[in-house]
Amino acid sequence: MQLYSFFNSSTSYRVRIALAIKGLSVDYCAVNLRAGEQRETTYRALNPAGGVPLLIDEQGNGLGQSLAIIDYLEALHPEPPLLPANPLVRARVLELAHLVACDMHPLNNLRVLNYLTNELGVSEAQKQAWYEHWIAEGLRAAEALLIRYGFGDYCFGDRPTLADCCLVPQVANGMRMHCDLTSYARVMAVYQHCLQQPAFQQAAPAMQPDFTS
Ligand SMILES: N[C@@H](CCC(=O)N[C@@H](CS)C(=O)NCC(=O)O)C(=O)O
Repeated sequence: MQLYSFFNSSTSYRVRIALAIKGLSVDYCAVNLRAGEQRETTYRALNPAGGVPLLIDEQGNGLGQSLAIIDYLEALHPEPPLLPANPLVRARVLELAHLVACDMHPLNNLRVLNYLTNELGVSEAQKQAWYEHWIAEGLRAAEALLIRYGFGDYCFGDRPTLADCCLVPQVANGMRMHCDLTSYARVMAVYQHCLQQPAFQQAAPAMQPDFTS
């Protein structure tokens, strides 16, 4: 399999964590988002959405969208599971994953930030305020959900799930963008626990072949 990825893309990071938890290896194909490679015609021929990650499976099928990729990996390689068997806990995992993937990440995606700057002419300070606002909105909700329904060392239990695959990269983005995360004690406890695990360490931006500081 091949994974088209960028080292500090949080959506790629989600898939890298899932791959590492399942013990799957891929050929890493770097797409430099800073250089705009995701918008090039050759890349759009592979992924019409023009983003990373993109998985090419062993049969040559290309698949975009991090949650679809993780779902595909889960179907092909069910052990260890990233979705719990208990229907309500599974729904809680999906609730948190979708909070990150649907409500948080799209608002602070690179193309949105570029549009704010290049088309709408917002200042760097306004763009930073936008970024921090949507991180705070999302993590406030994540913190409340984890306090109410979370248990164990991970988001939901003593094994990592899709929720952890999504939460950890989103927290990493917030830290990289200097957001104040001090109000989210349960979120940060889960984040710190995950960072101690080999699968999360292997998937980290700094461990990727295209990493640059
Ligand atoms: N919903 C998609 C989002 C994919 C996406 O847009 N990824 C970002 C990187 S985190 C990207 O490639 N951005 C490029 C851009 O906005 O130009 C997913 O979950 O895979």
